[in-house]
Amino acid sequence: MNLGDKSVYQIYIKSFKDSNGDGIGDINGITSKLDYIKGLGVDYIWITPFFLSPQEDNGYDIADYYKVDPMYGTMADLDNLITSAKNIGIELMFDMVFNHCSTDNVWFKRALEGDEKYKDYFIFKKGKKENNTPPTNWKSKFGGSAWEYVPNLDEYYLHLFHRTQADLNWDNPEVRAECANIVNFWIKKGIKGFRFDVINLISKPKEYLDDDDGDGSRFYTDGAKMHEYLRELNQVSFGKYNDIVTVGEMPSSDLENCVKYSNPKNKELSMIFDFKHLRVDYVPGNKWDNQAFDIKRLKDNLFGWQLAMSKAGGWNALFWNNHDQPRIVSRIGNDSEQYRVKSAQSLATLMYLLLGTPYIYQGEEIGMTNAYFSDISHYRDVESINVYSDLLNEGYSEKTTLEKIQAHSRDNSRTPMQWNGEELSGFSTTKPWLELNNNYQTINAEKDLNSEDSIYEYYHKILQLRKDNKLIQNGRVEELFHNDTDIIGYLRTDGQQQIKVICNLSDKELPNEFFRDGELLIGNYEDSNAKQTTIRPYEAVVIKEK
Ligand code: TEU
Ligand code: CA
Repeated sequence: MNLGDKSVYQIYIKSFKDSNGDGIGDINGITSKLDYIKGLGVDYIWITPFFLSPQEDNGYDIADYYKVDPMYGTMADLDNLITSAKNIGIELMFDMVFNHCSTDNVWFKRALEGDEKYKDYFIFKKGKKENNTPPTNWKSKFGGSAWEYVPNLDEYYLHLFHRTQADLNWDNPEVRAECANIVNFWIKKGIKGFRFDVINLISKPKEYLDDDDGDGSRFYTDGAKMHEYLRELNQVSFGKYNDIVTVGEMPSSDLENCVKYSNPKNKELSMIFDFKHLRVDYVPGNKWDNQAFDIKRLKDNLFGWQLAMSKAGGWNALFWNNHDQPRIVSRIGNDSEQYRVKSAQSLATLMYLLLGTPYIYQGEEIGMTNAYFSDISHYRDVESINVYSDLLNEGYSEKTTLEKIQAHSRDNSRTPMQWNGEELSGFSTTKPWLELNNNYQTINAEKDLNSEDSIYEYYHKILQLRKDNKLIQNGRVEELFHNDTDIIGYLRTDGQQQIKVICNLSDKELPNEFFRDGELLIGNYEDSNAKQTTIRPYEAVVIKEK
């Protein structure tokens, strides 16, 4: 399958569209917006988990992988969505959270009762002999220890995330079979895409040792059996078909593994999410330690990865945003009234004409921004709430702590989709589960679609350009002007023809030393052209050179 001309629209279901007035997005809400999504020109819709869940981590804590959580609708609603999407040429991509499941899952409940079969679905360990403290000093990604003590078993269980998200034991063939059954169940329901959540954490070490240099992640990231387990899952489920797209979320992975995960010869996954290009506005290793955006680091990370992956036959998801990331236009663009639209368009040009498959996150197509909530009480994300108290305990002032949360909270991307300027922005008819961004009257889909300079329309043109252009789908990437600190430029080339992409990521008007002649394929200023003498603030120009 040619992944170079496909694109995906990611929906965070809880915040997309509420159809039944309970303040929570739902399946029928998505169905009601299929035409809006289709208008972008995407091929898939990735929907974040809507399975039965106690919602400790907004659905990434799954109690039953086969059931639709009633808060999102019914299986009939889902069948209707699947059919309605297929009828307009869109396939669905479901989110498979297989590194862990909810402690409400019947598997874990049976384990707590001491059922040995189900205890082996998880990672239970005795505490340290000397004082029954946790088996290792590993840290949960949501704060605190990665182990939770169960008194009646006198054992701890591992949870790399929240304590209600118990890690599954992938060394147990029964767990692997359970996961394959889940994928096959949804394939039979007509699902043609799967996103695998933190899938490179599933292969745990034989021995559980303290990490004297870190939080333990080096012991379980890209573990020894990763490729074996992914190949097995491929062979017994989606790999039996030639029309199913898969993507693995691979936090803190490396090039060698990501090539293996995504090179079609390896028969593992179709592509991967890597995050290095987003480590450009915080101190590496600590996302809460803000620092000014570093364009040089962006160029090194983005093109270093692009070139190495394409050379080795790997395949990237291309993305700026998702439900865990702050909004890019606030992060490295410019969310001021003057430049928000142009910087959103320039960033889209930079990312979505690279080699890979574009993933567009709800709201980025209309330039939605970070929320900047004025108090921690407005935030809902378990990670942000835990980190807020951790940072205060570390001695940061309330003001500094809130600034850190405002900059990097996952809730920045989870505020309800802004559909129009009416009360509650057309998302719901009642107070939403998470407050709207208070700029919804100026930033919303209706306003953008009716504007002369629509970001949505610009995204549509970019995706159309990919569909029309083999060079963009599969041409080589060659970076240009590496040392320039305002302009990011690259070629897409096959050695004969070339397309030049020039993006100004600054608010400066610069002399045009970047292109001369050629056919303008797209530009984000009304009068962008191949002969212009300057590059304007946040201007993007794409030229097919003669
Ligand atoms: O995300 C894992 C992940 O890499 C980020 O959540 C990151 O670990 C976190 O923000 C700490 O910096 C996936 C899902 O996308 C996320 O929504 C879930 O919370 C998480 O896994 C656990 O399932
Ligand atoms: Ca609802």
